[in-house]
Amino acid sequence: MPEKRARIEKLAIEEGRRILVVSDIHGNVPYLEGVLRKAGFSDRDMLIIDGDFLEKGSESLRTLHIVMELCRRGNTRAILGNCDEWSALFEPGWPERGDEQVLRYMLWRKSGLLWDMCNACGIDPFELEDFREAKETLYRRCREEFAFLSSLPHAIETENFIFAHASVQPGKPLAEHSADELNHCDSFLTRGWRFDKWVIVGHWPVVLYGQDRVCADPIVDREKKIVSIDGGCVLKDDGQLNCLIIPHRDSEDFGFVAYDPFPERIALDDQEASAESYYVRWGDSRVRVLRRGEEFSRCRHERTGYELDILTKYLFTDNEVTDCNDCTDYALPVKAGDRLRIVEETSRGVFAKLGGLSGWYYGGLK
Ligand SMILES: [Mn+2]
Repeated sequence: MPEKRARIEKLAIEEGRRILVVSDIHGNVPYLEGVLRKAGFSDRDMLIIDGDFLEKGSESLRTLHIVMELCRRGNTRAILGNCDEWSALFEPGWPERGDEQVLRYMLWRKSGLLWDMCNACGIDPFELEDFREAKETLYRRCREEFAFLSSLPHAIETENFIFAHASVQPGKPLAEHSADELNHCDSFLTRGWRFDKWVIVGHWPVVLYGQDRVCADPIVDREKKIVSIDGGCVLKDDGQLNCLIIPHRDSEDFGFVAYDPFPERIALDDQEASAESYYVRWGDSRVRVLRRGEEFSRCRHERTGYELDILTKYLFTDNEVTDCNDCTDYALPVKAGDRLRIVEETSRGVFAKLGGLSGWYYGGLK
């Protein structure tokens, strides 16, 4: 496809309004509702949905309808992320092979916007030989949804902030960016780029910036003027949906709330944080299984040689060398009375969250 010029929206935010920013909802309605409730979102706020509200989770179409309704009310703006670009299906220049790839993707994921739309239109994706059979029906029946998506900008610029899903190129005028440049960028924070105006992005789960620890809270880099907010909602088992809170349009006093559904328990004992730990993460998760156990397996991370116990159910295959779910052996720094949110209960202790930080706790719980 020819490189697509980005759509940029200039937005004047009224004085006194809070600016709330949520990204990477990925079709997870309970997390979206949960985080807006925790933020106390109301008509007096401006809500920015910073891309990737669709795909990967189980309710893309429902999420789209909620986002459309929020935008209709007037105090919400949504940005198109790389996972939301579905209106391109009907644009000139859509490649022949694109339809074939879409069908394959849909049958592999068994979720996502087109999957949900097919189901809503009474089309069984498994009966399709060719996605083009469904395309006309979807276009006709879901015209409003596609029109909404194709109206969304790839970035929003205000007096003090640029909201883009993944990235902004330093030194390049925003209006000259392609959609891809704003939508696709791995590890934006570690590129050494700095900006004059604050750039607020999602896309790259912030946990991936951690070395030994897993923390899903937003990262505010004051020197680079970047705020990265993707808490790994849907993508990580212990992920959360973050809502960045900017008190008003001229403030740099960033706060946030986060939502995840894990049950809360009170710690009864103090525990010191591990002196040494490692975080095995997506993209670098190849481990060698040294001893396979029923609940835990002793493993060695292939690239670094680091040894740790991993929940056996987190290993993707029965092979001696395998990829695994994100995991860590980090023990949380806990004080008696701390509120922990329990992700996994095991015979050894719990894998839990303390704020946005994930790790193990071996003490008593109430
Ligand atoms: Mn993304």
